[in-house]
Order: sequence, then C-alpha cells, then structure tokens
Amino acid sequence: MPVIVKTVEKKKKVRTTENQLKGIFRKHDKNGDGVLSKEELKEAFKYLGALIPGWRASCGLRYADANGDGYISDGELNALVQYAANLGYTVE
Ligand SMILES: [Ca+2]
Ligand SMILES: [Ca+2]
Repeated sequence: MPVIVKTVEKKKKVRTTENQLKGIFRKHDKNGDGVLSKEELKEAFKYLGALIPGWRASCGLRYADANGDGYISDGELNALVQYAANLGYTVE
C-alpha cells in the first residue's frame, strides 16, 4: 500500500510542477505577443536557474518549435514544459 500512495503523490507533484512551469513560461512573454522568442525563453530559463540559459533556450526551442518559426506558440508550450520538466527544473 505505501508504494501506491507514493506513486500517486509523485504524479500529483509532477502535474503541479508542469502547470507552474507553464505559468512561468507564459509570464516571460514580455512583449505580450502570445509567443515566446528565444530571448524570452532565455530569461525564463535564467529564472528557473539554468546554468547556461542561452543554450537551454536554443535546445528548448529546437525541441518544442514544431512549425520551425523560431517562436514557441501556446500550442507548442506543452512540449517546452515537457522539456523543462524532463530536465528536472522545479518551482519553489
Ligand atoms: Ca513574446
Ligand atoms: Ca513555433
């Protein structure tokens, strides 16, 4: 039984983190055009504590930018959140 409880708790935590990450990325849309530029991504990763934010921004963009326009739109945000969550970024 304790094992099951642990699993449930872990899942819940991950979902919360992903929602928070999404909120953080959205907040970093500084010019409010609804998409995240590489520069905005860089600030977001800096906020998350990335050691090399510019590099993370490039990798995240390559990972999540499905249509290749160089920006992360709302529909592409989930993939970016997945990328950041897989790296283990957590939100205080
Ligand atoms: Ca923007
Ligand atoms: Ca895009």
